[in-house]
Amino acid sequence: MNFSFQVETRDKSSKARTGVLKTPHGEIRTPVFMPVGTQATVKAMTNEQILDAGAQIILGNTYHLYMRPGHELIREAGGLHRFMNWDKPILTDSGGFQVFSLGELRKLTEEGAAFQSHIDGSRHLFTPEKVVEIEEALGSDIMMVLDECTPYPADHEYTEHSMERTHRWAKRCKDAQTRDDQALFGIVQGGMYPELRKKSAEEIAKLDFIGNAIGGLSVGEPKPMMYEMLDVVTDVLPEEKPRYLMGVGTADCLVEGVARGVDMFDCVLQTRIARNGTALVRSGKLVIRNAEYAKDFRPIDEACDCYACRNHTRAYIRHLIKTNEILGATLLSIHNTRFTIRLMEEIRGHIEAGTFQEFRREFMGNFRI
Ligand code: PRF
Ligand code: ZN
Repeated sequence: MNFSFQVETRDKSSKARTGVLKTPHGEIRTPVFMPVGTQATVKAMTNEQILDAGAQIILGNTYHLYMRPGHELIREAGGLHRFMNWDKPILTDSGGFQVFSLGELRKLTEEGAAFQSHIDGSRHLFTPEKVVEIEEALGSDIMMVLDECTPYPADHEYTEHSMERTHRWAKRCKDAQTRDDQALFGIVQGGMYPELRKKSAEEIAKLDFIGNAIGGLSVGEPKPMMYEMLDVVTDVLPEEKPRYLMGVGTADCLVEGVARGVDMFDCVLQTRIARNGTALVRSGKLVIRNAEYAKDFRPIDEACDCYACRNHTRAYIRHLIKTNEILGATLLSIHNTRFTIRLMEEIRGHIEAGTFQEFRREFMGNFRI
């Protein structure tokens, strides 16, 4: 096995901890934010820019890469790392979430998820075995099991059945794995029912994956509800294994997630809102596209060390966004990614220094959506 996870520091007054996750493509210091590279690219950024932002690991998506260019083509290229020339760790999501987002275009059975392509309408079936085969072809360092992300709201009966099937699929994924140079992570579901969440965390923990993810959160529920579910789950999941909260990445949720014992996060928000002209800052967001920044010749954030803040003004970036120049998307993606990774660096520093609770209090006090 080429993987290990070592917890290094534990915060005394919360569940926060720092750790090191070792993978075949290098070490990851946790808590970590993972930029999303759905289609083998973090949108609008070069690998060099992603590295400069301090990224330690990026995400790819099984569903998208299976559709285009196809996992066999990526296998032929020597795997996803070679195909996109990214030497650091890669995590691939199973496609569970993406397929379920197709709505009318998909049908779930015990066998798997049948769906029609969002591109050409062609028919496909994702079984747990098929998903592992695709993820092995991609050669990611961390593979996710096939799950169903239970929608919100969902009644107790539906949620329980969906969760139980997710557990059976998790076991099938585990049995289908043939390589030991890739880590497979399980995914906890259970909707917004504390006792189902607890049950799911117990069942997934029993399957003894290298790491455990928490899915089905940040799907439209109020934040206090998400925090409650998170608390239930992290009380059950083993302490000595990494915990990954899927698809969560607003700054407040990162801080509160870490406080509840989460080690890994990913989110499309950073690069998505960048493309529509919004910058992340300590107090929340700056809508750089707005007229109030037309003659603002300051950087996005005086304290930011990113390329965009070191070289350009709000007025210039606003101009690029208003005129649909692609450099605008690149500069804001660089800033938003660096902003989030710097927040994680700061969080790690505070956990190590024993000042995480003070930091959390101050941060949450200054944060406005
Ligand atoms: N399952 C998978 N990927 C995901 C989610 C999930 O529940 C979520 C939910 N926030 C984001 N990405 N496989
Ligand atoms: Zn910046």
